[in-house]
Order: sequence, then structure tokens, then C-alpha cells
Amino acid sequence: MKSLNVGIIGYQFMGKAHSNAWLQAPKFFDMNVKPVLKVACGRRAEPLQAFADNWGWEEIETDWKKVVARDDIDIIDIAVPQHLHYEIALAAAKAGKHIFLEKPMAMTLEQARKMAAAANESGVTHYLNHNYRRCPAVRLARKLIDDGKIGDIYHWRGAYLQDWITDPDFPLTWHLQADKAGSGPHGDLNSHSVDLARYLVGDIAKVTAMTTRFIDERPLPDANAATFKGGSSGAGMGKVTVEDASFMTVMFENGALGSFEASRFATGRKNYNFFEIYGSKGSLIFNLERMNELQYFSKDDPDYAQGFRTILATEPVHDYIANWWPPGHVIGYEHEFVHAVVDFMDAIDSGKSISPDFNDGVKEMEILDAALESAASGRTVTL
Ligand code: SOE
Repeated sequence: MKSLNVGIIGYQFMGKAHSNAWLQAPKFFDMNVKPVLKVACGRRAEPLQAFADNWGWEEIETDWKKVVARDDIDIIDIAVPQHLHYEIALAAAKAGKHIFLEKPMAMTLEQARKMAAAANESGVTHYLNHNYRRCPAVRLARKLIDDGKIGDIYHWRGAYLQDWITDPDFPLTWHLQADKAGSGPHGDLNSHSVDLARYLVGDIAKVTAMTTRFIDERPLPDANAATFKGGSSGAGMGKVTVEDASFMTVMFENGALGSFEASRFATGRKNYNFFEIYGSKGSLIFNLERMNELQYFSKDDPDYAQGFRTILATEPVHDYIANWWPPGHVIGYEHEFVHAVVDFMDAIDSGKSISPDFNDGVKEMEILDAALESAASGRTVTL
């Protein structure tokens, strides 16, 4: 059995989700090439060693450049905040390493374009981890669209809503600092919705957007503050330099009209990645908080029996499910990352590309940047 050595850079939330995926993938899926959890990389050796011990990474390293330079490393998994993506991805591409990159792709469109150029030129497999594309219920939505069951698509209504920073005492973590995150929920969450919309509806031609911020200053964070969890250092306050909410409307190239809402102030919404698609023959509704279900309305049903039905996408016929549990034994958020690892390793083995890749990431960044340009100018931006 061929194996490839993975070096992961980052050991917080995404480092854990990725480690679980590297571990579980060969346990549940037949893979021609298996990942080896070779080296984990992060700045602080003590928590990094605990992370490596917990997940089974063979070694630790505190200098990512040394990981990228190693001849025995085949894959670089970039699971750190986006301000570090550009430098690491360029170095990994130059070193001929396959790249598994967390979203959002980069801090700027210019960085994204250079990353894609380097990855394309180096011939490595490059993947941008929009995990929700690999949720079986989302794949079912794509199948219904491809099978013509939805017909011509008129509308996309997307929303990615969370509420983990509504407390003014939640600290100023890196997510709230433009020099670390680039933007707030726009880049963090709308990036997911834009990727799903591109996957299910198509590319976008025009964008209009507005953004706002509700809380301008927050307590400075302690060393343990991270995504969804905050601890204040007590060293005073700092300015929030990203938006707290971003709403945009788009015209797709195929004529459909779409709306996107991204907010971390949607009180009561925990990880509400939601979309509705309305077409000439049917409609679809997906809600990540009920991620095993897809609601489907079909005009093909007899007129006395039309209505939104809820399909439980946990049958062996649904993508990936046959490798997990019997029908109805639902799956979770982490399974999407396992599916991404399976498809990524298959792409490396077969030499085929995997979607979304860095080229998709550039298109996504063009849309996200156009939205911020529109929010600044008050005008619609044509891509
Ligand atoms: C925080 O908003 C976050 O962790 C995102 O960064 C992830 O991409 C999303 O899957 C869950 O929420």
C-alpha cells in the first residue's frame, strides 16, 4: 500500500478537524494511497506536543519552513489563519508538495492569483477545503440539479449565520483583526456560501453588498483565545478592524438572482449554513444544522400531493454514506473533512484535479473582493 507523508501546519480547531480526517479516512474508505501523520507544526512546542501525542503525529516542528523543506514530506496541510496561507502555500508549491489548504484562500485576490499560478505551474494537487461541498445532502442537491429536477434556476438564497461574538466581552481574537483575518464573516463565512453557490448554481457576474460593524472595541485576548472560545488578557481594549456582518446580492451568469447573508450576530444561530434554490421545476432547502436532510419540492408530483418533502440523505445510494453506517445512522460535520481527504488522496493518486482547487479559490476571491468594493463605493460591481 502506497503512503504519503503529511506535514500539518496548525493545531487549533482546523488542525483537529484535519487530523481526525487524515486518521479516519483509511479506516472507512478503500484508498490506493494512505496518509501518514508525519509531522505537526506550530509555534508553541508544549501544546503542539500534546496535540501530536493526542492525534498520533510522529514528530513536531516549530518552524514551518523546515517542514516544507523536508524531502520525506509529500503533502502540506495548511490549517492556520489566513494571513499565513500565502507564504506557506507558495513555499509548498515551489517545493513540489501537494497542498490541502483551509479556506478562505488568502488575504487578497493578488495573493490568491499568485498561489494558484505557483500551484498550477508546479503540477502539485491543490485543494481549497470548502468542506460543505462534501456533505452528502449537498451532493444530493447537485444530483437533483444535474438530473434536471429543479429546472432553470431563478433564485439562490444563502445565509451563514453564527452568534459567537455577540457578547461585547468576547475578546479581540485574530478573527476580528483585519491584518490577520482579512475580513470578518464575509471572508470566513460568505466564502463557504459563495463556493456552494458556484458549485450548485454557477458563476457570478455582478455583486452589490453592504457591511456593518456592531461592536468597535473588545478586550485584548489571552494566549488561549481561539475560534469560538475567548479569554481576555486584562491588558486593555483593542479596536475591531473587520465587519461584523456582510449582506450581498448577486446576478449569476445564468441570469439567476442571489442573496447572501453572513453574520456572527445572528443570536441563536450556531452554525447556520443555509441555502434555498428555486427553479422552474422544483426547489431545494439545506440547513447545516440539520445536515443529513435536504428539503425538495417537485412540480412533477401530482397537484394534490405537492409540498416540500424532507429527504434523509443517509442511504447507501447517497455519496460517501455506504462507507459509514447503515441507513439513518446520521453523520456529522467532521465526516465532510474525511470525505475531502479521501477525494484529495484520490486526486493525487489519479493525477486528476479536485474541486474546489486554487483556481476556484481565485474566482471566489474575485467575488468576495467585488463585494467589499461595492460596500465601499455603494455601487454594483461587474466581474
Ligand atoms: C468560524 O466561523 C468557523 O470555524 C469557520 O471558520 C469554518 O470554516 C466553519 O466551518 C465553522 O465556523
